[in-house]
Amino acid sequence: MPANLPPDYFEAERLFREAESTREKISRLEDLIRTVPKHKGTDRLRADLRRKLSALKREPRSKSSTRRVSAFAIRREGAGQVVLVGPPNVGKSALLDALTNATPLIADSPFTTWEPMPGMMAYQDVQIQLVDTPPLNAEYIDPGLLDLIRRADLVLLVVDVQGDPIGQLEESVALLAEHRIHPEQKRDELGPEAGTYVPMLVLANKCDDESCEELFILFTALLEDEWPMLQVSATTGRHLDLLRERVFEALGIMRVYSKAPGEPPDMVAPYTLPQGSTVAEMAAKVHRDFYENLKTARVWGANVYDGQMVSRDHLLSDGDVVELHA
Ligand SMILES: Nc1nc2c(ncn2[C@@H]2O[C@H](COP(=O)(O)OP(=O)(O)OP(=O)(O)O)[C@@H](O)[C@H]2O)c(=O)[nH]1
Ligand SMILES: [Mg+2]
Repeated sequence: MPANLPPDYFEAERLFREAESTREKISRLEDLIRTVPKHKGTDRLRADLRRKLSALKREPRSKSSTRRVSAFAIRREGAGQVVLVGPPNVGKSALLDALTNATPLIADSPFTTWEPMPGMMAYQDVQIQLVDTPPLNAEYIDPGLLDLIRRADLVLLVVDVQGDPIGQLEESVALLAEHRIHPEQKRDELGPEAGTYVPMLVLANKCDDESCEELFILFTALLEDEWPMLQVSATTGRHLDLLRERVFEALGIMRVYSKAPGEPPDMVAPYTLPQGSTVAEMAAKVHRDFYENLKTARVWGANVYDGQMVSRDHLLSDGDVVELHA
């Protein structure tokens, strides 16, 4: 086992070991592989995991496993998967509708949404996947929904500030905790054995205009725990731009633009990488061969001279332009 594997690796490995169906195993193994940092020390581990993955993919699917394909196994797209979670009628679907190209059903009556629905949300030149989900319900929560939440890069816990936001938030948090899912900020308090930790941002929805300010302040003042929080309105669009920005920040990613020698950079479709990634990690995203054969790179950006020559281990910054030399 190589040293210096990130905590995410061990969490993803546990989820992989707990997977039951082949389909679940495949998707969790793909998640696991994503957590392994790419460098010489992890070459063997990554090769082993990839072998295991192709063996799983060759396994014949039994009839029962195809029947059990869950609507909740949403293919990841874009720079991150962000899941809208909360009680009935708080406006989860209305938020998906306001922020993405998706067209979910929105209605006054509770329990409108039955199946998850993804959509793509743009923040500047980055596309982020948002997923609307059925309401949390004390009677029954689909295991697929719990799995989607465990694997999310960020959960948006939605409450209705015009209703009972404190009760709603407490109930959502308690229901998730029953299934061993906790907000990231509780990690130190509850310890590694308590389950899965997911970054969460509370959205106080239905804050349609300035007159909601008092309600929002009251809500935050009466909460026991400290939460990352934002007041928004799906209906009037209030603070939705701020929401896009907060989501991007919470994902902890940066954008890097690629440039071929002698050509202008491609400023339209950036690569997205975890903050603190190296030139070699960027190269791996472009092409496997590039990762293996990369010698040097030239970088333009905030923390370098224009066109500075750097080595594979050079740390990149958000907005850098990179020219890879094999
Ligand atoms: N005033 C106001 N009403 C909103 C807002 N967002 C949603 N609503 C209304 O709240 C009701 C419920 O909205 P939905 O988006 O269907 O709520 P949901 O959370 O998806 O509900 P379920 O699918 O049942 O879980 C609808 O009547 C919406 O028009 C908002 O920002 N302000
Ligand atoms: Mg809905």
